[in-house]
Amino acid sequence: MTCYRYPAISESEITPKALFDQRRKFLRQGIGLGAAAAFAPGMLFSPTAHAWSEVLSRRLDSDLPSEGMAGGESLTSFEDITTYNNFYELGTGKRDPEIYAHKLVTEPWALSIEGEVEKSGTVALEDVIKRYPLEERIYRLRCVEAWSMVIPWIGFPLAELLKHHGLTSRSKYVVFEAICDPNNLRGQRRSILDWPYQEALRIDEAMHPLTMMAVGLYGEAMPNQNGAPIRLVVPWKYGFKSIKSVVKIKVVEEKPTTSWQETNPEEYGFYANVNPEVDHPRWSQARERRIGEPGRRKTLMFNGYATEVAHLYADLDLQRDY
Ligand SMILES: Nc1nc2c(c(=O)[nH]1)N[C@H]1C(S)=C(S)[C@@H](COP(=O)(O)O)O[C@H]1N2
Ligand SMILES: [Mo]
Repeated sequence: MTCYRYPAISESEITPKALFDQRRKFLRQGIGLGAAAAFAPGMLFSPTAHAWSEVLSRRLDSDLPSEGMAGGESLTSFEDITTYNNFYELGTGKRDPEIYAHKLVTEPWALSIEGEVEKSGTVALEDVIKRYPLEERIYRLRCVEAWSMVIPWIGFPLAELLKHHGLTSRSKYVVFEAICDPNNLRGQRRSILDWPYQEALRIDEAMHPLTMMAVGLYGEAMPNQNGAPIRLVVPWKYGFKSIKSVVKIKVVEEKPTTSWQETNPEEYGFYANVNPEVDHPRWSQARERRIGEPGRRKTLMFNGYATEVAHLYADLDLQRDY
């Protein structure tokens, strides 16, 4: 796939904006989301600049329902969640995403919904945010590299979005595509992956109530390094399935491929369900390092969500279909 190269954005077009001044719950200091471009070239619509962040910040100021779904385990600190990241578009070092976070241009943002849906089209992010009630969900996140965190996400179920657009009888898989902007994203000037980053789910996984589209964490709009302005979160799968900075959602009939599968099919499967009994070819998956905690803890089957999701895989051989 070729990645469209945006014309370079000149400094004069970049409007710095302090986005978050007052926060309801987890108030801390020093978190700025950096520069936001007034307009990214190539957009097919022209919404008001900063439209989604204003809509979102109003929503975040109201009390959102919150559900703890990490067995009461303590939250990983905001500091760790936002400084130890995988976001290869911004570099492969764990601190690169935070260091280069300001390079991610998120205003304006649109989501295009395509393929096997009744109503396809491009929707401005502010309209997506207005459509669905937001909620907080505390989930474990387990990276395939054997580290993990507990993160209080804010978002809405992906199922709501898919239902809104209406699935056709040929809807079998959902493909997600992330931002492509090599002029600003240094990682995309190297062929680490076949950009843009692509992920996919089977339709029943996509419609599962645990699967969410997240627009924030810790009571705030999504920090750029965590995949602003909107990302997928699938808590029972390895972290690489939870694609960041999504621009396109396409419903398809044929099983699609994913970036990591393409790059290394021996090591990364389509399902990528967290499974302590299936080792990565280069390391064991039986244990994990919880960021901020000493030692290692046991990795749980389906990352602790077996009760909710094991039935989806009743017909699979989990040793083979990893
Ligand atoms: N677009 C994009 N999404 C991505 C990645 C990436 O490099 N690019 N890395 C994935 C990996 S490997 C993990 S573990 C999680 C990390 O999410 P976090 O940094 O918010 O903890 O994001 C996933 N989503
Ligand atoms: Mo990961």
